Amino acid sequence: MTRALFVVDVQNDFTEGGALGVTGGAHVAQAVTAHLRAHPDRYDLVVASRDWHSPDGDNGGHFSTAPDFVDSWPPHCVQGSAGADYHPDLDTSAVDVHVLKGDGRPAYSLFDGLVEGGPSIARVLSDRGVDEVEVVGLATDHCVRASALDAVAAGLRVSVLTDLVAGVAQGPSEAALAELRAAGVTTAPSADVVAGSTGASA
Ligand code: VGL
Ligand code: ZN
Repeated sequence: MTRALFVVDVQNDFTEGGALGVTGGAHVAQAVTAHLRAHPDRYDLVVASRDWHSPDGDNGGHFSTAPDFVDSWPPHCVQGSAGADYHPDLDTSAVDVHVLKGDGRPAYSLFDGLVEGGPSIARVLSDRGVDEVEVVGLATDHCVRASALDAVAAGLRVSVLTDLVAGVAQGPSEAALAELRAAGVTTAPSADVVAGSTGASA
């Protein structure tokens, strides 16, 4: 197996105190760093995405002054702003590929992003022979969900590491994990997945 890790949107605006702060977001930043340090040889490729919205306009209805927190949101992750930076507790030194998404439009999936100066993420994965991906980051009910579903659609074997994600809302996050399981995704704590006790990865 050739295994990738997707680190989805671990950015200041999605962590406590940010424009769209998710409870547990800062913990995810620390815990993903600890996971990468504990398993330095586990991943053949580490891909990290950032939501990266235009400062101009409403990014295709994604920004709103009266957000519904489902399809529209307060302004967040504006290109070049501190909110769009990776959370400082995420150690990005192990990241091989940086993906930017959402320039002028909503883009929940990492696959909708652009690799800086490179081809599509699908192309990067196939060129590297990636056939298995583990997904961590923010937010469970939005960008983690969409990225994991697209990974299944791309033919990859997919696990979501449930101790390394956090969601906007609890009910929708649980529903998202159930939807992912129905789509064939393994959802389990990182320790179980690493130990191979889920049947997902050895
Ligand atoms: C996200 C809401 C709006 C996410 C991005 O990263 O999950 N959520 N934009
Ligand atoms: Zn966004």
